[in-house]
Amino acid sequence: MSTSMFGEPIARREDPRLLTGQGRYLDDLGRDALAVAFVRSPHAHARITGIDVDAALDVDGLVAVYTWEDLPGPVGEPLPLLIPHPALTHGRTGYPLARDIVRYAGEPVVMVVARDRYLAEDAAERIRVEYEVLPPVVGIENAAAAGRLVHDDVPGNVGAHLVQQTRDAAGRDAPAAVEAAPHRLEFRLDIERSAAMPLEGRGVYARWDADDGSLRVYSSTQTSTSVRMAVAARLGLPKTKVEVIAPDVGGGFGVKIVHPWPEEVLVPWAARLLGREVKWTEDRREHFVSAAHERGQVQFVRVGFDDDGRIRGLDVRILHDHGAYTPYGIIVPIITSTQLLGPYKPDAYRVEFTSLYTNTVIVTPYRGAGRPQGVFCMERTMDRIAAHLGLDRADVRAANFIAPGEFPYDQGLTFQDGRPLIYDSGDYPRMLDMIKELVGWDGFERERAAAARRGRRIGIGLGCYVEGTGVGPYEGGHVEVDSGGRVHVSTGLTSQGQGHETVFAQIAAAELGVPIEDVTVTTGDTRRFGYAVGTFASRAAVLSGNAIALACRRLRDKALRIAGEALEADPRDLEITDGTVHVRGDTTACIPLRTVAVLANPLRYAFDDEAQRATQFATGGSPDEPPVAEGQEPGLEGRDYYSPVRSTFAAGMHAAVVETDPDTAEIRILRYAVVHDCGRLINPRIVEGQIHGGVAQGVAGALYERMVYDEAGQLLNASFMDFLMPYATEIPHVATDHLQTPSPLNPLGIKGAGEAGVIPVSAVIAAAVEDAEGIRVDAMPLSPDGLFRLRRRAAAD
Ligand code: MCN
Repeated sequence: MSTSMFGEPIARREDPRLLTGQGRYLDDLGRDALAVAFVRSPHAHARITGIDVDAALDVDGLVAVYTWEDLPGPVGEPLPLLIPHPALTHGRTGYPLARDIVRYAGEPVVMVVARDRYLAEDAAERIRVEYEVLPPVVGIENAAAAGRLVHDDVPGNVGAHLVQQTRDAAGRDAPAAVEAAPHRLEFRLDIERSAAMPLEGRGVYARWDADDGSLRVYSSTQTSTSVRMAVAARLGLPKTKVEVIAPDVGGGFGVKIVHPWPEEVLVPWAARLLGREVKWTEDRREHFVSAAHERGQVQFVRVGFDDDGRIRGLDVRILHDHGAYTPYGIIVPIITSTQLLGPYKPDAYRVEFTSLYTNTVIVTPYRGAGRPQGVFCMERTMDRIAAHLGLDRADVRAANFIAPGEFPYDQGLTFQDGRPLIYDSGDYPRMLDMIKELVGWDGFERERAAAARRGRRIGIGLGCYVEGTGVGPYEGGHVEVDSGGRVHVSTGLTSQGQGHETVFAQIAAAELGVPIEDVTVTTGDTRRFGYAVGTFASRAAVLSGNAIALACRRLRDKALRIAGEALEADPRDLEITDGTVHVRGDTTACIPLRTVAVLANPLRYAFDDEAQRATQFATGGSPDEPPVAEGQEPGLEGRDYYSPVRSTFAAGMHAAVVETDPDTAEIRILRYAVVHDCGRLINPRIVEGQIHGGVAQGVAGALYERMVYDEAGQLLNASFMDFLMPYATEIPHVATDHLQTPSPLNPLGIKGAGEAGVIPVSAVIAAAVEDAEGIRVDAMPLSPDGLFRLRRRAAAD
């Protein structure tokens, strides 16, 4: 492969469009469409005893009102459980509109369609829903203890329970290994709920074409092909009559994976029923109370270790808050429990999680998907061990690393898809050296002393993680060269700001030897590419990137064969540079790729200089053979799929220096450093942007963002006035360095990068605050009042 484009830090091609307001987001479409508003439950747990819509019917401009009773057959059935698992013994999903019982404040109950959103909201306000309020279950430990049930048929509110464990060389399990170790520690960690909060909320707009009997659906989604399958199945339409297009999507961060959201079924259904264009755009309050949350866990840790900090046994018990339903199965706690170990290899590990229902918004993967909690646990453990033994925190980590010569390394655990957790490549000791250098670890004691002389309190923290990326089952790519020499690349997964228009063009330009200016990229449009899984789990670069590369290689082979015939040369002697096929070392014997595209189609309509002959049937060739030989296809295009045998493991280490104010307990990040390994870099600038964005979300989760529920299950901070999303002013400069250990698992040697930035931030900041204050931090997020409490606790101890 030519490396002219691959690996180059070129600017994102989509930015001029997006930054000058030329983007087309969901709400920019369907300006004349009918508008939808939902009546949502004000109660966390209640029985619906009556719905009176009469008063709404007077609203001028009202078009329709629907309750669950109005939804026919599959439209009204419970939403699918997307990722089942044997441990999920009591998986439950909700109905598109609540039927009889509501299980969180915000659950949709009535759908109103009107001429515009104002009228829809007015009508929705007039609808009276009678509720018999039931006792709510709020908070993880209450769920475990409650005696109250979220679902009558789910004893103890336990949706799932899973244990995984490995044994040491003596055959001991982790509890026994902990007991046998020279040192032991035991502690508890609390991680609060947060949420992705993309600036653009969810939204869906549908158009029914009565003549054709087809639906076109635009959705602000991360998974357009899955929305298509769901809408087709629920509405009883052939898949070929449903197209789903993700326009520009203003962030997803996981919350737009769920397919389908109730609204994604109901809006297309109403569009068909009414024969009109129908649109719903989520408002911010709706996003808070009816999209998805994540993170909430309580963890109980027991660890046994040697004098040098080597972990002999690690025993972790996790209570996971799943909210009211489990549409996404138990993927989050599985990721926490299997990727908690990071770059380390304890002799024995036991992890047990219990996934609990509560009367709160559902929990589905949010950027990092369970890993920030796991890394918080593991890195807190490392710091506790170092503090207990009086050792350098970096040295304790190094003592537990998997060595570079140990790859592929099998952690002895099983991932969600039943495949073993095997790390493919990495170099953790080298990475530790790099991060120490980048943050100034070794000179920090001098810095601390100098700060102390000026009355300032500073501390330093470190956090390491691995991340299984590029999960299957597959993604595809299609590439076509037209007779103007333009290269069209398409892949089915969608984009929410990751820069796919740029990186996929880089891959195609490098693989085909064409100028990147000639390449256009389409994502998330089922009209262009119908088979895809979606953008999540940092999988686009690995899955679609490799699929596009493979598709380009097919196209290239065909181009060289056709060019070889035209040039009377052996295809093996040909190469493509700058959009022209030529004999290697001889640029005079050449043929432009656009002419090869003309030659590839016996029905020619060419704008090409050499073939300016308008539409005509190709002549020539043997009269005994068909113009398109058997086994050949007209056109210069290639399609291929990439399906990985298992995930590839990216890794990273972050470090931060923080200052804490002795009086106000304000926490300020003075510097932040990241060393990251996502295999071969397609575009270092984009990867750095992804990491910076991730760190910003991580800082938010470490210091600011939490979902505050009261005992009745009301979300108290459901607005940007009350939910503390940091501004750019709170986000530090991020110094970044890359290590590239190529993945041996895929042709391009790449690993994912999209979630990396967020994963260890809470652990790193907790460690730095601990170091500054000389106290124990065992909860995230950590606010100034939280720090005050910790100081008081430390003073009392
Ligand atoms: N990349 C690269 N070289 C590599 C690996 C990745 O140049 N070796 C580039 C990719 O080509 C891509 C970007 O880095 O442009 C991220 O790649 P990848 O890790 O494959 O992640 P995805 O493209 O699959 O994006 C999903 C990931 C996830 S899971 C969340 S959540 C997330 C994220 O990306 N949500 C985002 N980043 C986001 N960024 C924005 N702006 N908005 C979101 O909603």
